[in-house]
Amino acid sequence: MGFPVVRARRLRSSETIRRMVRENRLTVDDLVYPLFATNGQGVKNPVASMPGVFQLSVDLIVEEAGEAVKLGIPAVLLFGIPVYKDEKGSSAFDDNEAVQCAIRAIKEKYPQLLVIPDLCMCEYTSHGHCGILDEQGNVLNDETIAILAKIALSYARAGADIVAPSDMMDGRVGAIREALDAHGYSNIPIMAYSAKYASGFYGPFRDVAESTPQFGDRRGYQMDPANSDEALKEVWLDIEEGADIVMVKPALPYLDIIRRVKDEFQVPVAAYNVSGEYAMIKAAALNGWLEEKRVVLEALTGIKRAGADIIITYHAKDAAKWLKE
Ligand code: PB1
Repeated sequence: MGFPVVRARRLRSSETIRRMVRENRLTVDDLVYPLFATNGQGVKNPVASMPGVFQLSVDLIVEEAGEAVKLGIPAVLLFGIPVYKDEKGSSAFDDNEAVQCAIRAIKEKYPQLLVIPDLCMCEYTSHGHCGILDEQGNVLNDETIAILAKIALSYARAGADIVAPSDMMDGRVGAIREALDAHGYSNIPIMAYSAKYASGFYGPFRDVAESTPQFGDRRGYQMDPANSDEALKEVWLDIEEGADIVMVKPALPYLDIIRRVKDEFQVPVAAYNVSGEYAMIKAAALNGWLEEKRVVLEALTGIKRAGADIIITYHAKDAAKWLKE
């Protein structure tokens, strides 16, 4: 049977029928809003490559968190711009640094908002890599995961609801899980950046987080963009080590990976719509080349259709407003 008995356009003839048969729906519950915490008071530093994204001091980050709560966004993801950086990234586990202070301040005012600190060292190391280096500039995996566990405990003490390791060291999920459990934090879930690619789409983030590697690149620990099977191995390993949520990152250039991970594993899958993806749309919209609202919602719906349960996106506030309209 086929045309003319079958006419696919019958189910597109009105917005009402299109709504009735719609297969995927983006909702505000899917969204996580990344924020960048810095020190000081009343600080709101714009970043040219990410229009609408700012380095915010804790007082202003609490206000921004309040905006997220008003819009119904369930969670914020926190990154830090510390007062000091050193070879060992020691400001990352300083209980009085910006992220730890932001966690405490947000949880005090908005206890219902989930606060998820990104857990890595690149914002805190003087060299900008995601771990401790040897003399040759290689990231030392096992020494690094010991520091990551210390950072996780610092975030847990501050009141983090979930921790999100983004470093891509082997064994870090198990090390963080063991440390949290040993210190009474067995209820804190881990959202692991499991399939995180050595992507060219992170540039604008590195502007905001001041985390560009001073030499080399992250290909020695982040995944090769050409690999797909390897992503399933990484996700499997993280689940085995105790990850509660797994993540694919970036999102739009990796929708196939999101789909494969969702089909293969029965755990929540997050996708990170990264800074370069955001900057592309913002630049095109600011130049009048694309209709921002339409393409943002289309992109986020595509990430959802690919299988993501959670979408980390700098568009979160705008998308939440547009979804209310
Ligand atoms: O939006 C983004 O580009 C996110 C970048 C991401 C944050 N977790 C990493 C980018 C990078 O590799 O520099 C940071 C790695 N810890």
